[in-house]
Amino acid sequence: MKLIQNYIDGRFVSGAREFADVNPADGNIIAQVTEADSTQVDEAVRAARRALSGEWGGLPVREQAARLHRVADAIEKRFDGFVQAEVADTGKPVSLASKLDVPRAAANFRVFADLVKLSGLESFQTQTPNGTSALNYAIRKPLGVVGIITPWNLPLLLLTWKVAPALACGNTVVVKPSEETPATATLLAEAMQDAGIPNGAYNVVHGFGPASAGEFLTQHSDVNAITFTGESRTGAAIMKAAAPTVKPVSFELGGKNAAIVFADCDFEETLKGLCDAVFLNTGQVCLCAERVYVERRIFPAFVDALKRNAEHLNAGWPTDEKTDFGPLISAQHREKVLSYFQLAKKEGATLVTGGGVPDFGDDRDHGFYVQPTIYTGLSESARCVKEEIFGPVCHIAPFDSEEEAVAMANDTKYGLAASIWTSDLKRGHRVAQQMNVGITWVNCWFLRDLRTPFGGVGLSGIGREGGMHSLNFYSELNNICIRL
Ligand code: NAD
Ligand code: 6OH
Repeated sequence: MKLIQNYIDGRFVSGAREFADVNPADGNIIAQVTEADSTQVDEAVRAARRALSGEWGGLPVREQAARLHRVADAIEKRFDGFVQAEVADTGKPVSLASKLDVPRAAANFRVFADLVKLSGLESFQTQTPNGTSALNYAIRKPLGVVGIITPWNLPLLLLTWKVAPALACGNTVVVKPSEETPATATLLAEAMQDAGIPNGAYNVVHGFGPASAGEFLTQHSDVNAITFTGESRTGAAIMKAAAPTVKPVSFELGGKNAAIVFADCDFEETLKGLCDAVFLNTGQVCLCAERVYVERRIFPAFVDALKRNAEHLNAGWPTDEKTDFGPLISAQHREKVLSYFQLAKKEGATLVTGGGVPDFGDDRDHGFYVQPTIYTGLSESARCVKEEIFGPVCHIAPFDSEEEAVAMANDTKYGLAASIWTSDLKRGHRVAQQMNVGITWVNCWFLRDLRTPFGGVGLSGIGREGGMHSLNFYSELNNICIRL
């Protein structure tokens, strides 16, 4: 059986305890994973600290950037290996991992390597009222050792989204990937070695959250900052753990995202866009739309069309190129999603399609599939309309006026993303500007430019990453004032 190890100070290391890595498509164990104990987390943090004042910290920015480009090269060289590992761990379709996850991992390194080389900093000529002159300029310094904790839905994409800017700013990192999807973080260590990233700059500790590697990292007194993507509840626990040592935190958390579909939209394009927004990655993308509001005039036609599209999704084996719909990540997560299907019934929903578990008659029946599911008819206060389900499911409600749609979309404690679908561009701008979220798409969804601010409001997070926002989080500014 394959063993996925921790990576500490440039070495792959095992430990006293192991846990199983399960393929969500058929429930088979595909590897054993070393769980890092507190001593190993401590070793990883110490190695990161040494590299900070050692080989990595000593490299000029242009050389650090060159090596990060080499990490991207190494990912591309091992493209198939990364795709296979991601598909086996997550159950996502191979077409999705090859189009989205692995290319984005390489792009994350390239973008931040370039950005850090090209970005400057502000300076001010100062004149005080009594005639004294001074020059103020700021310099960037690394935060230090950055703890990175990531979820299972886009494991490599979300890990590299944080590792790349952290290293680009001269930090060293200790990453704790999700226990559900450990493989690509360890594979990335091989790419780091290929690229000449010095020992200790990138460390991986595997394990769980509470009383395991996650908590050991967030509580560690020598970790200088925590960046986390995952559930809002976990964010709250991490904030508490990080509080005694006053660590800066950056949080990308959950969502209960709305899509607003106006009757003047391009029907076919909207349908295609919404089918992705609801069902991509089996609905396990923080940006997915679980609340769809459709102008009443086209409501019946739209519900029918989305139902047809949902029923055409091909829930095949993830390794099959024709598959476009995989399983959920785990038995436990499927229990959660199915419990919301039960709750929807209790809350009086009308089931449009799905609502259960498919029957394949082969080994996929031991996997964690559910059907693409659509509901209508719930009240806006129903728990299924308020709580993040994180599965291939949406509730569609009709609206009569723009004001009503905006009010319903904004009636949530979350605030990650929204999408607006209309051919009236003025309306697109107007509605987009009223969304209480961090990211609004008009006539598209999950269309990314890595220079733009990314993050959420309310329960959806703290801070923004992306472009200069990432550089600002992953560095400390020292303003220097010189009297002239
Ligand atoms: P999760 O919060 O359960 O786990 C995320 C990570 O945190 C895992 O590595 C886990 O081991 C670790 N963890 C759990 N408890 C911890 C603790 N007490 N201390 C330290 N670490 C701990 O999230 P998940 O189930 O893996 O991912 C799904 C969630 O992530 C959804 O809510 C989704 O919306 C959110 N998400 C948000 C974004 C975003 O950009 N806003 C992106 C992807 C996923
Ligand atoms: C959440 O599941 C998706 C997050 C996406 C990003 O962080 C990104 O940079 O595209």
